[in-house]
Parts: sequence; structure tokens; C-alpha cells
Amino acid sequence: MAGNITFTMIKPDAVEANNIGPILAKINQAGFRIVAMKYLKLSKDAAGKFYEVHKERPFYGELVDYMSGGPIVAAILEKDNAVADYRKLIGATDPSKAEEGTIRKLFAKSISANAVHGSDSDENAHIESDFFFSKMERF
Ligand code: FUP
Repeated sequence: MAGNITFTMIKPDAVEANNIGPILAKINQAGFRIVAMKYLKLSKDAAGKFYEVHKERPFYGELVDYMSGGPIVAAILEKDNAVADYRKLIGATDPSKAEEGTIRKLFAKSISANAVHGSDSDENAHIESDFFFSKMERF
């Protein structure tokens, strides 16, 4: 039976550090099924649109530059309780506050270069998934 979905990105710092494989292994070990996946580099314009909700935050410009500065892996993940379970697996936004064993604790460099993105609600999981993937790219 199909579970809920969440959307993730493996961010430029984790790609650069050759951590795509270890992060995907953690995702699979935690029971998530990969519905869709692609390897791409965001344009500044696309990164700006994706993070539009943070437009007024002081870190927005840096965030957009950072997320468009190198390739990323984007993916849709499926599991019961996907959004909350994935947030738990990735840990706190600031890796110094993330729990032991979480993806950000293991692989993130800083609060901005924090290895992975994870949707914060079911609604955003769908909006973010639709931003990257057509129906033909989901299995
Ligand atoms: P999260 O949902 O854990 O990814 O965190 P937020 O939605 O609060 O932030 C989105 C992204 O903005 C983070 F992944 C990294 C960046 N950010 C900063 O660069 N500085 C901050 O102080 C907070 C967030």
C-alpha cells in the first residue's frame, strides 16, 4: 500500500564530499522507498523560486547562491509518516544541535551547508515534489 511522500535534496556540500551513496543508504535503511530521483544543478532563478518562502530571511541570498553553486540530488521518498520520520532521520537544521546518528550530524558541515533538505509538511512535500518531477518521472 502506498504511504505518504516527502521531498528531499542532497545538497551541494554533501555531493562535493562524495556522500551521495552513504546518505542514500541511510534513507533506504530507514525504510523509505525512492519514488523519483534526479541529479541536477539548480539555476539561481530556480533556487530562488524553491526557497521563496524564506525571501524575507537574512540568509536568503546566501542560501540561493549556495544551493545553485553545485549539483544536487533531488528525490521523492515514500513511507508511512514520511514527513515526520524523515525530519527525524535528518536531524536539526543546525548540525551542532542534531542528534547522534542523524544524517545532518553525520554529514553536514554547517547550518547553511547542512547536507540535506526535508519537507516540513505534507502540503509542502507535494508542492516541492511537483517543482522537480512530472508524473512520468515517478514510479
Ligand atoms: P530545515 O527545514 O531544517 O531545512 O530548515 P529551514 O526551513 O529553517 O531553513 C531552510 C534552509 O535555510 C536550511 F536548510 C539552511 C538555510 N538556513 C540558513 O542558511 N541559516 C539559518 O539560520 C537557517 C536556515
